[in-house]
Amino acid sequence: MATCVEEKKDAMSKLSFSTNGLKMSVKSYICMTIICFWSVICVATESVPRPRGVSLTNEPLYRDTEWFTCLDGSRRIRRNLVNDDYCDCIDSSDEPGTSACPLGKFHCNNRGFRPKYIPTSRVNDGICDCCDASDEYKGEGAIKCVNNCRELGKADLERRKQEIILMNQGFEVRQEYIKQGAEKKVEREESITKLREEKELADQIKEEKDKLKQEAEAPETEAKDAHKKLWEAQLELIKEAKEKQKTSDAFDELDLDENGRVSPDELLNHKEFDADGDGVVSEDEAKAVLKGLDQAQKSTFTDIIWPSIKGKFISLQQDQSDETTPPTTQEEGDGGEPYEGDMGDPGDDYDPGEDVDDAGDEEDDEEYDKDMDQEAIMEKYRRNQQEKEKKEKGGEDEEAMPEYDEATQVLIEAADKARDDFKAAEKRSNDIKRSIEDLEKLLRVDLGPHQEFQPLQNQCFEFTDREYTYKLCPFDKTSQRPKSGGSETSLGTWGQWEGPVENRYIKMKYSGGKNCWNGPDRSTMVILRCGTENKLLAASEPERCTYEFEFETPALCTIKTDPQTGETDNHDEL
Ligand code: MAN
Repeated sequence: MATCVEEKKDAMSKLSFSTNGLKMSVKSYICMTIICFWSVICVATESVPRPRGVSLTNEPLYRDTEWFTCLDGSRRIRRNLVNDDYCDCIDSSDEPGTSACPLGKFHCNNRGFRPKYIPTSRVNDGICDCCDASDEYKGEGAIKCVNNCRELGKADLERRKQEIILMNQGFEVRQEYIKQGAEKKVEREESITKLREEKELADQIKEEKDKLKQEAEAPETEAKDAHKKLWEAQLELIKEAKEKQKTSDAFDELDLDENGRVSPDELLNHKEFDADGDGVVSEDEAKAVLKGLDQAQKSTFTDIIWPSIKGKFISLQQDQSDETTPPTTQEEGDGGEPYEGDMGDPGDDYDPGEDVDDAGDEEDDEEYDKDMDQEAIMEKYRRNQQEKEKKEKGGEDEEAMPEYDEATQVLIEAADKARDDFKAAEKRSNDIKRSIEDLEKLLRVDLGPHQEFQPLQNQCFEFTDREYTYKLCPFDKTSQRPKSGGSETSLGTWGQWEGPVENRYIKMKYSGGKNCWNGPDRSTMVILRCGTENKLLAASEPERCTYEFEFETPALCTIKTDPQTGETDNHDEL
């Protein structure tokens, strides 16, 4: 063995010497042939044949003629115990070609196709697993397996070629996407620059318009304030006059005998003066109202009495008129009697508490001209109703501020225009600001190292299964809509790329979708792969409310392969 190696070494040194000038001499060719021959002899004489079920890679581990060490190193056994149909190693490595061990792996060489491992339990089980038929023993009664690796290899090669063609097509589209993406990026950046300039100008205009607005508003405010002040002064006067009228009306109402003085006995019908609440207004209570005076003249009543009773005083006329029903005409009325509500001259027998329907029964009524009386009552009733309505509407018309004078109107119109101009300028500035922000947001999205995913932005793709139509709008959102109708459910909004560090762009994550009842917010993982077109291929829900989409796109076709040589190129044309 040592001689053999030495000779080999010698020959090798000669070979390297003779091939120095790149061209191999005849001598060195002969040398090489000899070395190869020697090598074959050396190997043939030093080791046993590769055991059944062992791969070429693992062959050296079974080369020793005397001993075999289990591959997990746990035990050393005699070499002849390998493939003896008895399991010696815990890791099953001593029986790669029989089904004796539970965890053994049989290597199908599958020459012409793809080598593979199968569990040793499938060895000689009557089913052909390896395309080279090596897993089934030959011999009488054994199943006849046909070696079809060549055919499979050919078909596989054809399929691979087709795949390469498609991937190459995708690669070309990707180059186009890269171009588009780069152009779009530049376009967006340029738009932002332009918009920033426009915004500067818009802001200047806005500032000017703001100044003009303030200039127009100052005289407007001044004129409006003056108008308001004037009106408030007038209102004050109206209020005073009304108050005066009210005092005077109250005095007139209380002065039953119209002698120009109010005396305690004239207050007895006013229940609001029943201080002790016993149901009657006593002389003393009435006197107390008049501050101990026997009678009060109008001026005394106005200055001294009224301020202390005006909060309590209830006009009997008002009180009754509020409760009256519309007067009926003579024909319609009960028994043809005219309506005689509170507004008729009460005369000596006037009883404010008396029911209005009964008023017509009074004898004295015969003295009135019935037609005239009816007219007066109707008029008074109408006025009372109008007043009531006004009050209900929240204020009397006379208290509404009058329109502005012409000069003020002109100022208001000018200020309105200045305000409109400012608003328009402000809107323009805000619109530009929003456009800039939108573009900046788009630019912040990671569209791939070469912007190759850009063409997917602003597009949506759908996939329909038995129950739902799923939608993917890359870099925006994912959703789900029942086929039977109903609204769209958000399955998440764009989050980030989530592939492994070395391959980030193969997974997209969309999160924060509609909350799942008693569960998480819905989210979607999109798994991408190279394809000739953008297509949502599948959608599933591996866990409740957690969705998985499969999407193919040329943007991920990063490798160009020469169909003849198989040489690959993954250089993007930038
Ligand atoms: C809807 C759909 C389903 C989801 C359930 C959870 O029916 O969004 O995908 O599993 O809600 O309740």
